[in-house]
Amino acid sequence: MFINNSLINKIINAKEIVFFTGAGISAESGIPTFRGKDGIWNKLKPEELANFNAFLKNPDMVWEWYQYRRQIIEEKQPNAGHYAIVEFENLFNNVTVITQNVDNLHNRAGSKKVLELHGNIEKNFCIKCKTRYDNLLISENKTAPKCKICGGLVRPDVVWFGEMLPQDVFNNAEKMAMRSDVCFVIGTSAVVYPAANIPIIAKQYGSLLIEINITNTELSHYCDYSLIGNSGEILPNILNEIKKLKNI
Ligand code: BV8
Ligand code: ZN
Repeated sequence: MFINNSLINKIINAKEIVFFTGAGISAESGIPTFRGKDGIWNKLKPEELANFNAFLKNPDMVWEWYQYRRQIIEEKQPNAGHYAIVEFENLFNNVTVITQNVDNLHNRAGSKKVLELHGNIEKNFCIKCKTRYDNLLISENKTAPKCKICGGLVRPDVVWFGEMLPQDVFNNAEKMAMRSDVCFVIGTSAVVYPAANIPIIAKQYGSLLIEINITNTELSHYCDYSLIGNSGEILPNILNEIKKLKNI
């Protein structure tokens, strides 16, 4: 895909860059998205799985679903899109990744400043005494584990529907969005709130909104640029154009 020089120059002149990402950035790693044609919500209902009442009603079923997703993620690797963002972090001083993803791939790729709005599937805690059980061995528990301290149920440390996002993380994300000069919106259908407010806030505070997606979304009309294609191709492409213009 051809990226015009005026866009590249705008990115080069940015002082603060935000990468707002969704499940689409991990699609090329082989991790299914939620609402795409092969999305996991097509087969399962989020209400039945990604919410606290479902967990209380049937902790083993919900736990097993997360173990299944952890299994998939464990076998996958970050892709060229994740690594391009890490290279941006080396080229620019202030880069923040604000992700809706719980798959930990930005951290595994080496990104240094990742704000996880919806938590992290590799982390867990006891719903009663809040003891943490991060990185439980996948094979260790087929059924929802019980807390060793108080016997309470251990749950994945992800934000379920109807639950508040971690306040400090979300406030920080809002702050970085407001301060950004360029905000990439990558691989998200932009339908889940309040996370989907982040690019809107960025735009309202004067940021240049650059969407990268394989299709148009509800946000496309609001973006300054809407680049259609795989993020694992477009991001390295943009990076190469920047390096050319900066003679790196
Ligand atoms: C809250 C974590 C209130 C767990 C997730 C009605 C009833 C109940 C609630 C609501 C309602 N209406 C609105 C709400 C609020 C609700 C919401 O927004 N629902 C939506 C669906 C209508 N939000 C909430 O419930 C939030 N909490 O509101 O609390 C509150 C307030 C005060 C006090 C108490 C409570 C919590 C939302 C978080 C839910 N957790 N997941 C888990 O993962 O198991 S949601 C889930 O959606 C994921 O986190 C995901 O990150 C998120 C967003 O999805 P996307 O990342 O955008 O993925 P999607 O598949 O949709 O799109 C992928 C995109 O990639 C596509 O556009 C595709 O074209 C593109 N793509 C594909 N391949 C590529 C690509 N792009 C580039 N390259 C490629 N190769
Ligand atoms: Zn406990």
